[in-house]
Amino acid sequence: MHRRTFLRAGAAALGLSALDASSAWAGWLGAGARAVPSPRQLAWQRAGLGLFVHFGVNTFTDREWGDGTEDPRIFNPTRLDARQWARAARAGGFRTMILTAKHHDGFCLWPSRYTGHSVKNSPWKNGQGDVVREFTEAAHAEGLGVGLYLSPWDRHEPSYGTPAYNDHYVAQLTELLTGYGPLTEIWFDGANGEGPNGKHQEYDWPRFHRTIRALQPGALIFSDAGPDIRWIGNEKGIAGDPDWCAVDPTVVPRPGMSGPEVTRSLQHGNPHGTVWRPGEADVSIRPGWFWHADQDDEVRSADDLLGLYFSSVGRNANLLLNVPPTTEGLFHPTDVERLAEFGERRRRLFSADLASAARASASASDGRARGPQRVVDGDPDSYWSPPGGATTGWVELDLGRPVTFDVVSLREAIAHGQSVEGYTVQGWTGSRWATLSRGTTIGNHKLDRVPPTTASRVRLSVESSLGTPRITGLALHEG
Ligand code: FUL
Repeated sequence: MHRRTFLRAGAAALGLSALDASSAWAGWLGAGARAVPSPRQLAWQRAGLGLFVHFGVNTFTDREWGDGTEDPRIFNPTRLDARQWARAARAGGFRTMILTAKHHDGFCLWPSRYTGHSVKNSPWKNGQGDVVREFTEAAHAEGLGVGLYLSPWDRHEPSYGTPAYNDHYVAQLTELLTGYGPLTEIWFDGANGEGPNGKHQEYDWPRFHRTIRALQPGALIFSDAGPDIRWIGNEKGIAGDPDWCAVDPTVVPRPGMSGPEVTRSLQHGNPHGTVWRPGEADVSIRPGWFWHADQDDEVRSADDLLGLYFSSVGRNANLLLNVPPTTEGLFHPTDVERLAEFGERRRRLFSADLASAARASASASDGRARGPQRVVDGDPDSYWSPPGGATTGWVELDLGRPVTFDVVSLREAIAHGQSVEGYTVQGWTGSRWATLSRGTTIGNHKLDRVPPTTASRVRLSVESSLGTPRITGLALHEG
């Protein structure tokens, strides 16, 4: 349905030329040093889950991509309630919501001063409404972070394809950055087609980024190429394996590059990358990004959503799950139910850590402060490390009794970077060590489904690591 991969190549090219011009973002580490997250990236990675909300004229035209010629009078949600969206997000355990303030059709969900193609010319609330305001207030009221998507590609705006469009875009961005309180993420879509005049736009990315840094220094910037968060390379919610948080800024993506090498870089990152750009996996709960009545019975099941969680969050990426409001301006009851079930499934699965009372030992440790007990103390900042900068070693949990589990959860203390590139998990089943899983990278979070196993001891062996491994979490779950 999406021409995104093709279109992204062009946008990506523009994205990177901007980054090249911005050394502040392109390489804030000294030569030879390993990439580490900024505090805001770290907080974002620990949050893990975001909810995407695609809403706009497409909701009313039953389309995925509007062409900018829509009559604003078609936008008329009958019962819009952003609190309902935010409550559903919270019930699902989401930490942030991101709204399409403007999609490719150029229709603005807030009364922008810079275009007539907006809610102000719709019958909704007699043109006095502001969806972005209702959305941000609802999210804040439910304790959620707020992100906004402002499509660079605008199929309505006449100045598109000329330098004047960059002024227009910055003016709209500024309205969003200054009018709605603190924002946590700005989402730049990679799709870049033609404007109403048949022209392509040269986006002024450094200026867009500077505007965000100046007006919302706490907000993270997502785009294909970063500078804070990279796209994971597909819209299926599947991160690569391995998945490194670091990337090589000369490869992800380079001007003019597209195809398998770019996709590989986005999916897997780069173990020797010099900049930290963790991946975000965006995917919709339905076949489309926008609501279509004929997809009401194609909403992903809780099982399916849990699978997405394992293939994204469980592979060191964040998950951005889209849930589109209907023409009423509400999440459909089926979607609400699935979000709640998804939250409940995760709570059931992860609330009990069957290893939390274990006694830990290790091949060797880098002093008491880096002792093996750190992997079960629940503190994401404490960790076990082998001594003397060693790159291999093992840590073992004595569970005190046979315990049955089928999920192993591993975490590295990524504040110091990401190191592990090969590991094995084994369980002592009473007579032998059975290999339960083998993996490549761990990073912020790695979740391995293993065959249902009853074991009294569990061992994580780090077999290969770029630097000394720092393991902060080894947990066991059943579900
Ligand atoms: C794509 C867009 O073209 C889709 O409509 C959607 O917004 C998705 C998240 O990104 O590039």
